[in-house]
Amino acid sequence: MVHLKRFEAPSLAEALRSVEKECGRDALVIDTKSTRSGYVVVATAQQPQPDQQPGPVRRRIGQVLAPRRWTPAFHEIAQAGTTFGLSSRILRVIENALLGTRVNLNTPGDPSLPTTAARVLKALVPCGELDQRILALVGPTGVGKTTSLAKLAARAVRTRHESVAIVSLDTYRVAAVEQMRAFSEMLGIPFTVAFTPLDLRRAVAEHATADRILIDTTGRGPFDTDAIASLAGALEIDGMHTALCLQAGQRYRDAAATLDAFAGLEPMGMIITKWDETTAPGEVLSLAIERELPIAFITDGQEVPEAMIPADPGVLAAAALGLAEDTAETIL
Ligand SMILES: Nc1nc2c(ncn2[C@@H]2O[C@H](COP(=O)(O)OP(=O)(O)OP(=O)(O)O)[C@@H](O)[C@H]2O)c(=O)[nH]1
Ligand SMILES: [Mg+2]
Repeated sequence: MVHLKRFEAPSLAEALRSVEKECGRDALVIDTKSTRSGYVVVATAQQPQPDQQPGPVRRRIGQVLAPRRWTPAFHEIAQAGTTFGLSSRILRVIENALLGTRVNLNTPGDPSLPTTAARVLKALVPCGELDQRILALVGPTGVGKTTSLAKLAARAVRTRHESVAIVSLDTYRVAAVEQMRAFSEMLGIPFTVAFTPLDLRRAVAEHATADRILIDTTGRGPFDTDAIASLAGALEIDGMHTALCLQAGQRYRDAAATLDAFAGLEPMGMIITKWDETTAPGEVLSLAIERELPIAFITDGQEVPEAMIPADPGVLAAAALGLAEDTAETIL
């Protein structure tokens, strides 16, 4: 017997969290539907235990669980989304949402389908600003935390005319500290290196009148649990917020492991970095959607401060479904 289970929750992320809890990480999602009160997800644990499921039954399971095909008209959109890296769970949600619209899903050619699909996706993409006064950028090694921090600082100083202070907790890389010091001098803003959590506390207190305090941290891989825990301890300061930097080209599973590893730091948003270095940023985008973690910025190059743009759900949705960039404006 295949045990299909139905999970209902106000948001897709919550429903998928319940799926993962009950059916495991490799759960197979059979169907997703948006309802008036939220989402319904039908799922099952992916691999039946060999000792519980004799051969013939397992073969039947294969038949039962063969993924439902995309409706003919949705096929092209689904292909574009898949190439971009969007998860089939998200694509299924979009397709199901379209069933409740006037779009014709049975015969290809309805000109309103792509924009309607993008409108549905747009509503799912969580975006939000990073407007917190004290903000630390955290994440794995080499993803672009220091560069993104410099971009945020330049933006705050030059565009918003704010008083900004930078504190670096990253004493691991001397060259990076010197680079940040030179950059701060160029912007005419104070720069402090914090060697201990107490130094960080002092630096934050010292800049009590600054409009913004930006904190750079040492990169930590998702399995460096002790280091992440001690980073969390160091950042336990009143008013402290964190944002997670994730590389756009990261695979879904690895990005999910990173998110899990940094969950203790309660990131209030994310910066997706190195968008220019991948053709499939949709895996990280799917994760942001499923976990409802707001995306604040996308960075798409090394240039400071130019290569960083505020995340726009319409633009992201259009890109994810292979629509021309200028269609983003019509997906209102
Ligand atoms: N192509 C591209 N390169 C980037 C982007 N952001 C950062 N980089 C480059 O990536 C490299 C690493 O960037 P850092 O900002 O030092 O990364 P980090 O996360 O601070 O690294 P650690 O502190 O060592 O963990 C540098 O060469 C940056 O110029 C981006 O959006 N696109
Ligand atoms: Mg760094």
